[in-house]
Amino acid sequence: MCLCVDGMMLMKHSNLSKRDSRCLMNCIVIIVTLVPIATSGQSVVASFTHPSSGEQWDCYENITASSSICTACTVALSDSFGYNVTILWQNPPNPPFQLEANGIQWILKTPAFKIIDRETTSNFTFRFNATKGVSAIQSEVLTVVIKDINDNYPKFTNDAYELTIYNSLAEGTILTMQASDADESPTITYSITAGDANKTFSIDPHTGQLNLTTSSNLNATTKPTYNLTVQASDWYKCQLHYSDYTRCR
Ligand SMILES: [Ca+2]
Ligand SMILES: [Ca+2]
Repeated sequence: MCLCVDGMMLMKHSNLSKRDSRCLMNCIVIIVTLVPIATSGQSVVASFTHPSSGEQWDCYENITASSSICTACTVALSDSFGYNVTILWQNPPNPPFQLEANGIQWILKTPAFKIIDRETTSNFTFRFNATKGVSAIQSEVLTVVIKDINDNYPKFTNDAYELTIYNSLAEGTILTMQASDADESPTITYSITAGDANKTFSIDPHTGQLNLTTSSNLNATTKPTYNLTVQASDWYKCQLHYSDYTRCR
């Protein structure tokens, strides 16, 4: 048998005819190996390209509801044609984030009805699910870290302090006032804002220690009471941002 197609041939020598033999003189024997390939009717399984293993995105707290959590934070597949991607689960589940299709990708958006507060939840984790007909694939776990902004002011642990001292008291620390701030790594500065015209007292701006600095000013007869107003403030870009006041009597 001899099969000639455009100068190529497959043959079986025992079955060669004279015509085939003539053909053989002008043909090259080739060995054909068949390789199976997918036809247009067969589907190719896609995979998640984002988020990938260990991927982490950042998002500032207090950003607008239903907004993209960051510029490049998109969920993507190697082949998105025909796929629908949803949030399979979110931890913690509330408030629920949103996933919105955008061309061949999906954008992770902040919750629709609640602003994200870092002081309530500092990070969320997600897994996404892509479905196409009966086939489904899942993404790697994604962590979204909520970044802090300075949105809380310092608050004193006590509303007021009261202390009795004697004229003969030596100069030094007489009381420590403390304030706390829920923001990340707050910087709190203490200062006396009223009640100490003669500079009898001072306060350490970093520790809140109230000091008697001029004991010679003490006179229980002429001025039996000092009403000091102390301020605790946090600073944001060199501006007094928030403050809290307490009294020391
Ligand atoms: Ca603060
Ligand atoms: Ca904050």
